[in-house]
Amino acid sequence: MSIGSEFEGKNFLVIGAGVTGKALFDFLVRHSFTVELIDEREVDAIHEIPPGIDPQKTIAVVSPGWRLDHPMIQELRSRGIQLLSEIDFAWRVKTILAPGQKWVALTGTNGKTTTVQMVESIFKTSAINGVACGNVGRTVIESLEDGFEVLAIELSSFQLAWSELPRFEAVAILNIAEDHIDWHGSFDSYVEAKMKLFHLSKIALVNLSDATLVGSIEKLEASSPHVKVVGFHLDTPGPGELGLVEEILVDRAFAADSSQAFELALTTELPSGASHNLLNSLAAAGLARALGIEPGEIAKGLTSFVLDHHRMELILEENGIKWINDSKATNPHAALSALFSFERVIWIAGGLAKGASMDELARSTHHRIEAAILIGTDAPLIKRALLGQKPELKIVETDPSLRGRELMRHVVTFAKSLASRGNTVLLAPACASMDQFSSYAERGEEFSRAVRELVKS
Ligand code: UMA
Repeated sequence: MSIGSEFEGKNFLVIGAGVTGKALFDFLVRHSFTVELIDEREVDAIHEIPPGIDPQKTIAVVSPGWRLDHPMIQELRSRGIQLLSEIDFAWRVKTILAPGQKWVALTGTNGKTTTVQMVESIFKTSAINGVACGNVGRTVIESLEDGFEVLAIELSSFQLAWSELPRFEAVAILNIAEDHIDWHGSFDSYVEAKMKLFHLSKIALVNLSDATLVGSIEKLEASSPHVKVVGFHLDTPGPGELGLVEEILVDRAFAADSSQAFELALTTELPSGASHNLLNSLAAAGLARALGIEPGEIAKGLTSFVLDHHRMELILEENGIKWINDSKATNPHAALSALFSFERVIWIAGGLAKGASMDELARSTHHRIEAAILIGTDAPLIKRALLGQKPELKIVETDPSLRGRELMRHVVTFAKSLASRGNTVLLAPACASMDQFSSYAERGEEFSRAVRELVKS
């Protein structure tokens, strides 16, 4: 089918030539539109907005990493060019190409990718033709033409800040804590971006054990009476909630009769019994229940789910010392969950803090930390926070000019010299990786490689 009727006579500027931009470019070229790819850095793209374009005939589709106040975005606005996010553009295209397709979505500071992958695992076991897409890596635009009945979309705060059009069958908000403050400018505007998701749905699953999130939702509920709020938490669920009864995940929200309860899965059969993953499982189950998937199918999807690498991954246990790769912990909230899982930790942390404070993290975890090995640009920030709580703490600072493999070999050598029986050496950096690695995945891979090469006897 053609999308010509919706976008007849339009030419496109695709802003950003990364994962999103390339998928948009391919899609638009396939649909016979004239497209210019714009990027500040990529050699295959042009570096500025071409002069003389007709604002009436031009739509700019923007990749999520571009700040709303980026000079090029401001120029597009001042020239009167319509701006759309990839998500909003995909929604408009969906209404033509796949009008019957259902969208569900989730956001949160941590656990988004794991949860959306859990939803996809449930799709597989329930024989629903659905896929996980969005911030997880597969773009929404490229998921549109593959005949999926349902898209489960992971949305970052960047994508939400840019978007307003989609209407979801159900959404889940997992948690909220400081992250990406450098991009949003303040914690308040980060929260505001995340909370946009609440209004875009009929049903909103909300983690009631997150006080910041609950506070934000209470403010929104009055202005959005059309949204049915379904709470989830790790206690016995009341009517209209999902929760935990001893070792059973239970749904009391999606039955016709509020006195009914459905058993969703046994915690002992899940791939991870850590509390954040139980909450993620409840959110995934709630989205699946909102789509009408039966509890038995959800149990199969959750129990057969396999956690991705770099998430609390045990690399090695040797001489009573555990070596854990949680490189995905790119903000203090994620590192907090990791540190809370162990008692005597040699903590490897640092990188780019993205404007987040480390004080609360240090305050609530310092008694679990026996030594810290700090890396990257914001190592001094973490050092200050830790020493503020525990002045006698052993801290090793690494050379900030080191990169990649060489850095991780240094880190693991230090950790080996510090660790003794009963310790956990935990890579949970609380920071992004891009100052010393290409991604959190590369950081985790180099850590794991160094552990296997240098620790294993
Ligand atoms: N660029 C500029 N100027 C800018 C910003 C970006 O020129 O000011 C260019 C870059 O040179 C690059 C391109 O734009 O070529 C990158 O665009 P982008 O930053 O929007 O990233 P994409 O490659 O399109 O990937 C994005 C998400 N990245 C970000 O939001 C930063 C990916 O999430 C997502 O998987 C992908 O779209 C598909 O939806 C990654 C991520 O780190 C995993 N997300 C953050 C997170 O999870 O915390 C939000």
